[in-house]
Amino acid sequence: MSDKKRGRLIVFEGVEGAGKSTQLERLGGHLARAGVSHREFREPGGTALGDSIRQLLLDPLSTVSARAEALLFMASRAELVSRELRPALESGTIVLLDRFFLSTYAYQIAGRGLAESDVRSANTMATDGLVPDLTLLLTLSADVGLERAERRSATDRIERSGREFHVRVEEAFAEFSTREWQGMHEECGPIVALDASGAPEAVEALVLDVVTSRFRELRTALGAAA
Ligand code: Z5A
Repeated sequence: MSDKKRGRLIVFEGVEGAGKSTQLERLGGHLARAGVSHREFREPGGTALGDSIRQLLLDPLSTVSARAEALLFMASRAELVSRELRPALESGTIVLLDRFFLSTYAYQIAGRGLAESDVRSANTMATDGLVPDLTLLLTLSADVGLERAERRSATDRIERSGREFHVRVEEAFAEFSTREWQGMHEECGPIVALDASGAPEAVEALVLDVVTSRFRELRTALGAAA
């Protein structure tokens, strides 16, 4: 895949309410104003199958075992990668993605306690080796993030998993930002942690700074349009 990939895959990750959707939308706005071709997706979802899986996974009334949950996320991902992400990237499009497999590592391995080797193997099948060009990891405490998410709307099945679960997820994301962890997980690509506790405008400035310093081709376009 990597030899054919001409676009860039930029992933937003972090705990609930970290501001991923907000920041993805803002970066998308900058790209659109600069006339840069881009697509926006979120996980789970982004395809007909993925959207149906999303409903099953988030419905507060559904009961899903940990292994089934992990495999449903993988099925949604496999569909999104092959039907949408790869074709977009191969045509030179910038792809902004709200969550990818770092979320599975945080929620299903650290949160649910599934074996890392099993989840990584299944994920290799789902992504077929697609590595993000950049992951922006928005860091925030689980408590603040949950408060933000609860203020916004009714909680979904995964949000209702309890505080200890969400603290394990927060701790896992903190570990992912270390060089040591990234050295042992090359499938994740470069991960840059950003403090997401400030106002949306402050986080937006951090996002723009990282994106324009990482991707030379976006520096001029975004610098001019920002
Ligand atoms: N999940 C998983 O377990 N395994 C996986 O492999 C994958 C996902 C891919 C998807 O739910 C759930 O699936 C998610 C992880 C799990 N579950 N949980 N729990 P989702 O897509 O519905 O939800 P989400 O990804 O967690 O998104 P979110 O809750 O909407 O969070 P967000 O996108 O990071 O935040 P936001 O929507 O931009 O902002 C949330 C609120 O905070 C909103 O009212 C904003 O106006 C406000 N906000 C945003 N930024 C700020 C700042 N800077 N200050 C103050 N307030 C802010």
